Amino acid sequence: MTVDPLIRSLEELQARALQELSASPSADSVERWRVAYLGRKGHLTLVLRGLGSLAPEERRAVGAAANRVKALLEESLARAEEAIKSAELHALAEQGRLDVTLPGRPVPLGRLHPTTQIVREICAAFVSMGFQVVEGPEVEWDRYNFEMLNIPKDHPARDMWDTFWIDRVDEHGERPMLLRTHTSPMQIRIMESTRPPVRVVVPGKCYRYEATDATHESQFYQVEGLAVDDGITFADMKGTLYEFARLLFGSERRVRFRCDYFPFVEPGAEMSIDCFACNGQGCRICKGTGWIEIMGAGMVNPRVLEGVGYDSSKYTGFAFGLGPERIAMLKHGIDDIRLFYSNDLRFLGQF
Ligand code: FA5
Repeated sequence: MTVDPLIRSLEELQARALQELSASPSADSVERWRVAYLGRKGHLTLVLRGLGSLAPEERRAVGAAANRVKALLEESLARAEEAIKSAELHALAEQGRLDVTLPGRPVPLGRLHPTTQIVREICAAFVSMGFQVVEGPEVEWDRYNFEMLNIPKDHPARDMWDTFWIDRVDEHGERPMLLRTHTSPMQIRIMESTRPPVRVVVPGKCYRYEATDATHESQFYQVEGLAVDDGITFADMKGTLYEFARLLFGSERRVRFRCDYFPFVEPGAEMSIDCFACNGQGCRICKGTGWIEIMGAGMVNPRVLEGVGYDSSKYTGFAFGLGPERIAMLKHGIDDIRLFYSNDLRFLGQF
């Protein structure tokens, strides 16, 4: 058999393919062309597969011609693809969609929660006065949360802290564990593990089994403070807390101490600042009094010092506990504490 007709039909195939390729205007039509000619079942591939049935010398001649056609088609395909790509880029540039001078799209940035911000600010104020920051457990023993703070079982002062108890009963039928109702148990933990001088602040979450309202949450933060040393007086406490109020609220704020009762301090006090909204004249925020209470404080009760093995004839100290959310509310004029933990980004994004 002569190979001429086969070679001729290959030449025809090549001419047809090149002509169709030059008439393919888009990436899609070029891809269809590739499948039709060079794909697994394409025209040229079928010719190459058919070579097996030829005699060896015919196979060599037709094979060489078919490979030349294949190389030419592949090269033409690459050129056509390149031309289409650069035409597309050119068209995009024409439309101005690739204006590299446009500013980038803004990336939404996360930020610190307002509670985290105020807790850090409060701690930084005390750190600047030489206090150390310490943290402790949220699941606590009755012993630390109450008993060693001079609040024995059945003491009426327990009613000051509505408690979430952990559902575990000991051999006396008592529930010894709870979610801490305040950060004061850390006073005991710290004094048990260190000797004076002690100067610490303890930020952390607390839990109370109470109905929520505009100023009460069942989960909230406190920052506890404790300073114990030889010869610490009530005047040291006032000086430290005045300085704290000055750092946080500015030097124009006035501060007031009044008697208050907490079993673990003696004497106990509440500290208030004059209302920033009405400058002490009396308004809705300060409930007409001109003053806003910001913390409980007092001199550490000698019974508490003795309970942790400190000599109360040598050492004295002061402690305080404040609510950071309430302080953030004062600073930013927020009228409902529940906004802090309802995860509304419109609220959180403002800080
Ligand atoms: C105490 O918890 C004492 N442990 C504070 C203390 C420490 C006194 C050391 C003396 C010495 P009180 O229950 O008043 O006290 O809470 C202190 C602060 O925690 C309050 O002033 C308030 O800012 C905040 N707080 C209390 N309960 C809630 C609540 N349900 N939601 C939000 N904040 C609260």
